[in-house]
Amino acid sequence: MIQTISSVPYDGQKPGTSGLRKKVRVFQQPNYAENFIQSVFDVVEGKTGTSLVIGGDGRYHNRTVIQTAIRMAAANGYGRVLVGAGGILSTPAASHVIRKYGASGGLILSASHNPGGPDEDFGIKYNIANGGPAPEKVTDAIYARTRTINRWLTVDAPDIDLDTPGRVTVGGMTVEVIDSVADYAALMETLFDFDTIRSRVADGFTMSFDAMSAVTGPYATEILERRLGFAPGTVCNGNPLEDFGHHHPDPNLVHAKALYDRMMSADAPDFGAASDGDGDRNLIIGKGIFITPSDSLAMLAANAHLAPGYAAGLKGIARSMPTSAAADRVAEALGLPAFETPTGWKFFGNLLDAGMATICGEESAGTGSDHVREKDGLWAVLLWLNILAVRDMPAKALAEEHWARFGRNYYARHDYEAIETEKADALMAALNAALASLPGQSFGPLTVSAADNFAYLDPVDGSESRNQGVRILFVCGSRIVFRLSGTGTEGATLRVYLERYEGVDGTLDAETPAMLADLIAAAESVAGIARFTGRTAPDVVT
Ligand code: VG1
Ligand code: CO
Repeated sequence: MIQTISSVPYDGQKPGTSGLRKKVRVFQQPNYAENFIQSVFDVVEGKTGTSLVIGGDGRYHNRTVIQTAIRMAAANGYGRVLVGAGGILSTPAASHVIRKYGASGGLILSASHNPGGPDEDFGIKYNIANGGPAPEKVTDAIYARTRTINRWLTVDAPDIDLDTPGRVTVGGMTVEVIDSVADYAALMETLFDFDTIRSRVADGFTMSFDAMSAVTGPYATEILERRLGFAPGTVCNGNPLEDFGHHHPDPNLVHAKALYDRMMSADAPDFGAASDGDGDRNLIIGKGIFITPSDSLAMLAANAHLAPGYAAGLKGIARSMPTSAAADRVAEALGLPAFETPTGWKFFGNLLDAGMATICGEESAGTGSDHVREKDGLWAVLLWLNILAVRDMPAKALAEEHWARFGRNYYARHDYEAIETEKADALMAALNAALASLPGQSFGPLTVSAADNFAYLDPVDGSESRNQGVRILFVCGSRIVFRLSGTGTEGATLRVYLERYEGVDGTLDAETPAMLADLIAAAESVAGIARFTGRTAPDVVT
């Protein structure tokens, strides 16, 4: 029996870079999550009788929304829901499950790297049938629907047992509780040379993986410890916790500092890695060397053919605009097309579907390939392990070899968090107003060659996305990018991306802060960060 619950719209349900993210307390308001989910269902065409995948990163409020979403899916005519046991599905695993079982889409309940708990963040993202994040035309339609929604549909049915794999019926619809890890682990075995990695592990190769008390714990334990033979304890913080142990599940040098310190110590394991709240990001730290995500993308692309899944070579390499150009140099050397997209994985989907790109990446520690339609943290770790196992060399040596061949893109991102929105908007408005007058101006030793606000024309469907970040290019090839985050839940976060290229004859072994000092000063002069925001230093440097 379908029940129609009347409701009124909430303001502000516009999906950001990666779905709708708000404080848990906001999501707990009556009808809040229901309005958004119903708006998704109202917008999705042809869903009747199809399968819907539901899973999340295990954060606080995950189970509540999953039970609600299952009843709503039944009332909205879906034929089947596939849900990860315990409500757990990493974002890349959900993408794979959507593709493998031919679902029409999926709801991923996550706020990714944002903290979790009753006073922290929650999020809902809709993925389409290709397994990838809904493109802007779909998220725009969902948002438009949230502005007029006046009812949501449900059935009168009790909560299901989420923890026992098996099949139950809810309001006439089948619900399958599936093993969260099995399908994903099987996919990884088809892509990578597990035998060679296993033999290096047997020879004494060691690693440390920090799952940050988030969703990747069960995946990493199964794959790294059980299937590849790494010692028990290789996976740290491997149990998903609703509040991530009070940490930010953000794998960067600030929030994964313990791993970083360990990898820089004398008794470091050979390789270190971490993943984020929903398992789509990766942090790569070799013994004695942090690999920037931009460099990681380039190094993986240059060596991917060593893994069985990529032995035939790549079709193209895509990176988000703020990501360094290191990957472009690899594409050029390999004779491959290179693509530059706006921030957010949804912009890679068309390129992957069209077979124009095989590997994609973002400076924010997201890397992935055409095996799913999301960035994939463990995938990146396994590709690194595969490459290091075949090359039989440490990550540090591989990085040095890469820079000697391609040159080095020194890179950092400075984040200024929880700025008052008006101040951040004023800073960006002033920057945009100054764009035309910037070329020719000098800031210390740096002279601006070009300045613009990045717009992207999708080469597959011709859609255009404007206002994707301010780019300031300097004559020497260095670059500063300014943009506001689309994933925060408090005020605004200003991201300043700094990049300097040194060719193969340049300085390849310097410390990044020293190499970027002139650019950091120029960023302040160009944008007036202190003047607009009152901040004199970033909150996070990655
Ligand atoms: C951030 C990152 C972006 C990433 C997005 C979602 O977005 O910069 O590269 O795709 O998070 O990642 P923003 O708008 O805050 O800069 V995740 O791991 O939250 O799904
Ligand atoms: Co994430």
